[in-house]
Amino acid sequence: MIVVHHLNNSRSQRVLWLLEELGLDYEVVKYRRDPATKLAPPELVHLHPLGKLPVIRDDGLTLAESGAIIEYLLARYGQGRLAPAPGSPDWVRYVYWMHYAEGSAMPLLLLRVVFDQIEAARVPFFLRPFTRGIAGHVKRTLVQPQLDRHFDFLEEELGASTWFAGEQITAADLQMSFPLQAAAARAGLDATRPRLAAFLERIQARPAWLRSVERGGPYQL
Ligand SMILES: N[C@@H](CCC(=O)N[C@@H](CS)C(=O)NCC(=O)O)C(=O)O
Repeated sequence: MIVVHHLNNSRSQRVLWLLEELGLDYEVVKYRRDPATKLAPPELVHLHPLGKLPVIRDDGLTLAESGAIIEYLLARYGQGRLAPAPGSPDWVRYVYWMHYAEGSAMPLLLLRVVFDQIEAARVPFFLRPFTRGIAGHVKRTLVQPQLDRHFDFLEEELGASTWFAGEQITAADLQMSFPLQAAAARAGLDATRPRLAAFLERIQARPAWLRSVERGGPYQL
Protein backbone atom coordinates (compact mmCIF):
# COMPACT_ATOMS: atom_id res chain seq x y z
CA MET A 1 0.00 0.00 0.00
CA ILE A 2 1.29 3.47 -0.87
CA VAL A 3 1.67 5.65 2.24
CA VAL A 4 1.70 9.44 1.83
CA HIS A 5 3.17 11.52 4.63
CA HIS A 6 1.13 14.67 4.34
CA LEU A 7 1.58 18.15 5.83
CA ASN A 8 -1.49 20.37 6.02
CA ASN A 9 -1.63 23.28 3.55
CA SER A 10 1.37 22.13 1.59
CA ARG A 11 2.83 20.62 -1.54
CA SER A 12 1.84 17.14 -0.44
CA GLN A 13 -1.75 17.98 -1.42
CA ARG A 14 -0.79 17.45 -5.05
CA VAL A 15 0.41 13.90 -4.30
CA LEU A 16 -2.98 13.09 -2.75
CA TRP A 17 -4.63 14.70 -5.77
CA LEU A 18 -2.55 12.60 -8.18
CA LEU A 19 -3.48 9.39 -6.35
CA GLU A 20 -7.14 10.38 -6.52
CA GLU A 21 -6.89 11.15 -10.25
CA LEU A 22 -5.32 7.71 -10.76
CA GLY A 23 -7.90 6.00 -8.53
CA LEU A 24 -5.22 4.24 -6.44
CA ASP A 25 -5.55 3.02 -2.86
CA TYR A 26 -3.32 4.80 -0.39
CA GLU A 27 -2.92 5.65 3.28
CA VAL A 28 -2.36 9.17 4.60
CA VAL A 29 -0.22 9.95 7.64
CA LYS A 30 -1.00 13.51 8.68
CA TYR A 31 1.33 16.10 10.20
CA ARG A 32 0.44 19.63 11.19
CA ARG A 33 2.50 22.76 10.75
CA ASP A 34 3.48 24.63 13.90
CA PRO A 35 0.84 27.41 14.02
CA ALA A 36 3.43 30.09 14.83
CA THR A 37 6.42 29.14 12.70
CA LYS A 38 4.50 27.22 9.98
CA LEU A 39 7.30 24.66 10.05
CA ALA A 40 6.80 20.90 9.95
CA PRO A 41 7.23 18.90 13.19
CA PRO A 42 10.92 18.18 13.93
CA GLU A 43 10.38 14.40 14.16
CA LEU A 44 10.05 14.31 10.38
CA VAL A 45 13.83 13.98 10.14
CA HIS A 46 13.35 10.34 11.13
CA LEU A 47 11.42 9.88 7.91
CA HIS A 48 13.81 11.85 5.68
CA PRO A 49 16.96 13.81 6.63
CA LEU A 50 15.61 17.10 5.19
CA GLY A 51 12.48 16.99 7.36
CA LYS A 52 10.20 18.22 4.55
CA LEU A 53 7.07 16.80 3.01
CA PRO A 54 5.77 15.19 0.89
CA VAL A 55 7.42 11.84 1.47
CA ILE A 56 5.92 8.57 0.30
CA ARG A 57 6.62 4.99 1.23
CA ASP A 58 5.90 2.26 -1.26
CA ASP A 59 7.10 -1.31 -1.32
CA GLY A 60 10.15 -0.65 0.90
CA LEU A 61 11.02 2.60 -0.87
CA THR A 62 11.04 5.99 0.87
CA LEU A 63 10.90 8.89 -1.56
CA ALA A 64 10.84 12.67 -1.08
CA GLU A 65 10.55 15.62 -3.53
CA SER A 66 7.12 16.09 -5.03
CA GLY A 67 8.28 16.06 -8.68
CA ALA A 68 10.17 12.81 -8.15
CA ILE A 69 7.20 11.30 -6.31
CA ILE A 70 4.85 12.22 -9.13
CA GLU A 71 7.17 10.80 -11.77
CA TYR A 72 7.67 7.61 -9.75
CA LEU A 73 3.94 7.07 -9.21
CA LEU A 74 3.17 7.67 -12.88
CA ALA A 75 5.95 5.36 -14.07
CA ARG A 76 4.84 2.60 -11.72
CA TYR A 77 1.06 2.96 -11.73
CA GLY A 78 0.12 5.52 -14.39
CA GLN A 79 -0.37 3.19 -17.35
CA GLY A 80 0.17 6.16 -19.65
CA ARG A 81 -2.36 8.38 -17.88
CA LEU A 82 -1.73 12.06 -17.08
CA ALA A 83 1.35 12.34 -19.31
CA PRO A 84 1.74 13.03 -23.04
CA ALA A 85 3.39 10.40 -25.25
CA PRO A 86 7.18 10.54 -24.71
CA GLY A 87 8.90 12.43 -27.50
CA SER A 88 5.77 14.33 -28.61
CA PRO A 89 5.77 18.17 -28.62
CA ASP A 90 3.37 18.17 -25.66
CA TRP A 91 5.78 15.91 -23.78
CA VAL A 92 8.56 18.50 -24.09
CA ARG A 93 6.23 21.10 -22.57
CA TYR A 94 5.26 18.56 -19.91
CA VAL A 95 8.89 18.05 -18.88
CA TYR A 96 9.45 21.81 -18.89
CA TRP A 97 6.53 22.57 -16.52
CA MET A 98 7.29 19.62 -14.28
CA HIS A 99 10.70 21.18 -13.62
CA TYR A 100 9.68 24.84 -13.78
CA ALA A 101 7.27 24.53 -10.83
CA GLU A 102 9.92 23.75 -8.21
CA GLY A 103 12.98 24.99 -10.12
CA SER A 104 11.85 28.51 -11.11
CA ALA A 105 8.48 29.42 -9.60
CA MET A 106 8.87 28.22 -6.01
CA PRO A 107 12.25 29.87 -5.25
CA LEU A 108 10.83 33.27 -6.26
CA LEU A 109 7.66 32.74 -4.25
CA LEU A 110 9.74 31.75 -1.26
CA LEU A 111 11.74 34.97 -1.61
CA ARG A 112 8.50 36.91 -1.50
CA VAL A 113 7.44 35.08 1.69
CA VAL A 114 10.84 35.68 3.32
CA PHE A 115 10.81 39.42 2.58
CA ASP A 116 7.18 39.68 3.73
CA GLN A 117 8.28 38.12 7.01
CA ILE A 118 11.25 40.48 7.37
CA GLU A 119 8.94 43.43 6.69
CA ALA A 120 6.49 42.28 9.37
CA ALA A 121 9.14 41.12 11.88
CA ARG A 122 8.90 42.34 15.47
CA VAL A 123 12.22 44.11 15.98
CA PRO A 124 13.26 46.95 18.34
CA PHE A 125 11.50 50.16 17.21
CA PHE A 126 14.73 51.92 16.22
CA LEU A 127 15.54 49.12 13.76
CA ARG A 128 12.04 48.95 12.28
CA PRO A 129 12.50 51.67 9.61
CA PHE A 130 15.57 49.80 8.35
CA THR A 131 14.10 46.29 8.26
CA ARG A 132 10.83 47.52 6.73
CA GLY A 133 12.58 49.86 4.33
CA ILE A 134 15.06 47.29 3.06
CA ALA A 135 12.51 44.46 2.79
CA GLY A 136 10.00 46.72 1.05
CA HIS A 137 12.67 47.98 -1.34
CA VAL A 138 13.85 44.46 -2.28
CA LYS A 139 10.26 43.34 -2.81
CA ARG A 140 9.36 46.33 -4.98
CA THR A 141 12.50 46.47 -7.06
CA LEU A 142 13.60 42.85 -7.31
CA VAL A 143 11.10 40.21 -6.23
CA GLN A 144 7.71 41.47 -7.40
CA PRO A 145 8.86 42.58 -10.88
CA GLN A 146 10.29 39.09 -11.39
CA LEU A 147 7.09 37.49 -10.13
CA ASP A 148 5.00 39.69 -12.42
CA ARG A 149 7.15 38.68 -15.35
CA HIS A 150 6.53 35.02 -14.52
CA PHE A 151 2.78 35.61 -14.15
CA ASP A 152 2.68 37.30 -17.58
CA PHE A 153 4.60 34.39 -19.10
CA LEU A 154 2.28 31.80 -17.52
CA GLU A 155 -0.83 33.70 -18.59
CA GLU A 156 0.52 33.79 -22.15
CA GLU A 157 1.31 30.06 -22.10
CA LEU A 158 -2.21 29.15 -21.06
CA GLY A 159 -3.36 31.04 -24.16
CA ALA A 160 -1.58 28.43 -26.29
CA SER A 161 -3.44 25.42 -24.84
CA THR A 162 -6.09 24.65 -22.26
CA TRP A 163 -3.62 22.96 -19.94
CA PHE A 164 0.11 23.57 -19.50
CA ALA A 165 1.07 20.64 -21.72
CA GLY A 166 -1.72 20.45 -24.27
CA GLU A 167 -5.45 19.92 -24.44
CA GLN A 168 -5.54 17.18 -21.79
CA ILE A 169 -4.77 17.65 -18.12
CA THR A 170 -1.40 16.12 -17.19
CA ALA A 171 0.68 15.72 -14.06
CA ALA A 172 2.46 18.96 -15.06
CA ASP A 173 -0.78 20.78 -14.21
CA LEU A 174 -0.84 19.03 -10.84
CA GLN A 175 2.76 20.07 -10.24
CA MET A 176 1.95 23.67 -11.27
CA SER A 177 -1.07 23.83 -8.97
CA PHE A 178 0.90 24.59 -5.80
CA PRO A 179 2.96 27.56 -7.07
CA LEU A 180 -0.14 29.09 -8.64
CA GLN A 181 -2.25 28.59 -5.52
CA ALA A 182 0.59 30.04 -3.42
CA ALA A 183 0.93 32.98 -5.82
CA ALA A 184 -2.80 33.67 -5.58
CA ALA A 185 -2.71 33.47 -1.78
CA ARG A 186 0.42 35.50 -1.14
CA ALA A 187 2.02 37.10 -4.15
CA GLY A 188 -0.57 39.18 -5.92
CA LEU A 189 -1.80 36.76 -8.59
CA ASP A 190 -5.40 37.81 -9.23
CA ALA A 191 -8.17 38.12 -11.80
CA THR A 192 -6.06 40.46 -13.91
CA ARG A 193 -4.59 37.19 -15.25
CA PRO A 194 -7.90 35.56 -16.22
CA ARG A 195 -6.45 32.36 -17.71
CA LEU A 196 -4.51 31.61 -14.55
CA ALA A 197 -7.57 32.43 -12.42
CA ALA A 198 -9.66 30.08 -14.60
CA PHE A 199 -6.99 27.37 -14.31
CA LEU A 200 -7.19 27.55 -10.52
CA GLU A 201 -10.98 27.42 -10.55
CA ARG A 202 -10.94 24.50 -12.97
CA ILE A 203 -8.54 22.35 -10.98
CA GLN A 204 -10.24 23.08 -7.66
CA ALA A 205 -13.58 21.95 -9.09
CA ARG A 206 -12.27 18.54 -10.14
CA PRO A 207 -13.83 15.65 -8.23
CA ALA A 208 -10.37 14.14 -7.63
CA TRP A 209 -9.12 17.44 -6.15
CA LEU A 210 -12.14 17.63 -3.86
CA ARG A 211 -11.61 14.03 -2.74
CA SER A 212 -7.93 14.80 -2.04
CA VAL A 213 -8.99 17.66 0.25
CA GLU A 214 -11.43 15.33 2.03
CA ARG A 215 -8.58 12.87 2.63
CA GLY A 216 -5.92 15.42 3.54
CA GLY A 217 -8.00 17.86 5.58
CA PRO A 218 -8.79 21.55 4.97
CA TYR A 219 -6.50 23.26 2.46
CA GLN A 220 -5.89 26.97 2.96
CA LEU A 221 -2.66 28.59 1.75
N1 LIG B 1 11.03 20.79 -3.45
C1 LIG B 1 10.42 20.06 -2.37
C2 LIG B 1 10.05 21.04 -1.28
C3 LIG B 1 9.56 20.37 -0.02
C4 LIG B 1 9.08 21.43 0.97
O1 LIG B 1 9.70 22.49 1.16
N2 LIG B 1 7.97 21.12 1.64
C5 LIG B 1 7.39 22.05 2.59
C6 LIG B 1 5.86 21.93 2.49
S1 LIG B 1 5.19 22.85 1.20
C7 LIG B 1 7.71 21.67 4.01
O2 LIG B 1 7.86 20.51 4.33
N3 LIG B 1 7.76 22.69 4.87
C8 LIG B 1 7.88 22.52 6.28
C9 LIG B 1 9.20 22.96 6.83
O3 LIG B 1 10.00 23.56 6.08
O4 LIG B 1 9.44 22.74 8.02
C10 LIG B 1 9.21 19.29 -2.92
O5 LIG B 1 8.70 19.67 -3.98
O6 LIG B 1 8.79 18.30 -2.33
